Amino acid sequence: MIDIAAEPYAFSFDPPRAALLIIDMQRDFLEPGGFGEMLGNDVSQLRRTIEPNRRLLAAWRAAGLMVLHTREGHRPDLADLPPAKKIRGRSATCIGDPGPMGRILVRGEAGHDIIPELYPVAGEPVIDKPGKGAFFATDLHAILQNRGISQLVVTGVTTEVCVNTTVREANDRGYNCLVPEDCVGSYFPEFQAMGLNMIKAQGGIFGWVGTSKDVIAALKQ
Ligand code: TIU
Repeated sequence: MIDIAAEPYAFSFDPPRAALLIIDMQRDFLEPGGFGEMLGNDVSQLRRTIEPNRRLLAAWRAAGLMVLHTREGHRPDLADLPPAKKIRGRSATCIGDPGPMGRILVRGEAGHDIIPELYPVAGEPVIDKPGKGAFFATDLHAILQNRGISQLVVTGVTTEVCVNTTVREANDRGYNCLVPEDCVGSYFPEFQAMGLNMIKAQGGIFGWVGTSKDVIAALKQ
């Protein structure tokens, strides 16, 4: 076990039982013209997470530990898209409609895919999820159990939506989650702060919050 500085207290890192779970670093959320911008958001708020994620991913791969990626999106026939999700926001353009990077949040379209800076390599499972949480309607839990994983370092976007939902789902399934704050991003600065506070408050009610620098230092030990 290696102690990683974190809040509310040090995280006992157990590398063989730990996986890096990168949430939804997709072009639809991070690049102009995608779902995020369609919802009225400033995508530049998320782009500061790319470089810290790139460094953490490189160190994690160099240590030979498990990496998983998720993508939020739907079948091309939209059969798995709840009508409530499709019409939410009353936008003129919605999920499944054509956008600048293909159909919005549809599997197989350019905008749905992971940004080139963090693109998965062979052997890294990619979890396609229809919801905000990565455990809902996916095989993530089975894949982690089969590999003996009990700890997750969770990064990606957005802090208060898919990252928080996934950390909460993971917590209820018995995983210890560490969130490096520089590797998660929100379109809203106040939600970034509160999204992290909600994880680490009450003695770490959902998990721990740390930094990528301290995780990378532990990986090098
Ligand atoms: N809108 C928003 O903040 N997030 C999402 O819709 N999905 C994810 O967080 N991935």
